Amino acid sequence: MSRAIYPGSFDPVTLGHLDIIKRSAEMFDELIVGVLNNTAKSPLFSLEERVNMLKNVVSDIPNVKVMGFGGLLVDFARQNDVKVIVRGLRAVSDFEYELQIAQSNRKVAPDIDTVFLATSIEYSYLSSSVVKEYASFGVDVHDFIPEEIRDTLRDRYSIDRD
Ligand code: COD
Repeated sequence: MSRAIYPGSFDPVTLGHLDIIKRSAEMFDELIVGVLNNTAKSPLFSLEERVNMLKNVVSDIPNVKVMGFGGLLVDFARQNDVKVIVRGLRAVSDFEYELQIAQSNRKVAPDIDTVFLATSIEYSYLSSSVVKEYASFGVDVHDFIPEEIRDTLRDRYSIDRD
């Protein structure tokens, strides 16, 4: 059975993330979306909130599982018997960072590889930071995020409903 992990902060999940999740879920028998419990990064949404948002968003994709994790990504992968990490690439600026992580991970865990999916063009500008920045100024970010998490974003910021 082929299994992969798509790790990230997902603070919050965007349509760009969802696109990578859907495409990866077609490629592997099982996809684990790994949500980092990163205390150093002080995310806007708690781990529980990020996991719950993702669970809502992927509830109709049967081979996708959402799990929080702390510590090293390669340890999380090994604990779940996963040998493939999926990452998304938006631009050359992503590539430098992603290459460094992929090569570091491979150095400490040679049995685990990273595969990259190029972003769909319509989401190439999109990031969690863009969503948070606009939302904090009350801009409607509905076009950037999955429908299922609109209420959560609206409750956190003062965004009017459509
Ligand atoms: N289109 C396509 N892909 C996208 C888009 C988009 N619009 N937006 C984001 N993505 C991709 C990103 O490129 C990334 O691949 C993924 O989606 C998740 O993005 P983020 O921003 O939510 O997640 P990151 O980059 O903060 O995740 C970092 C990790 C959690 C993977 C990393 O910090 C980690 O592995 N931490 C655990 C500790 C560890 O093992 N450290 C050693 C490595 S140095």
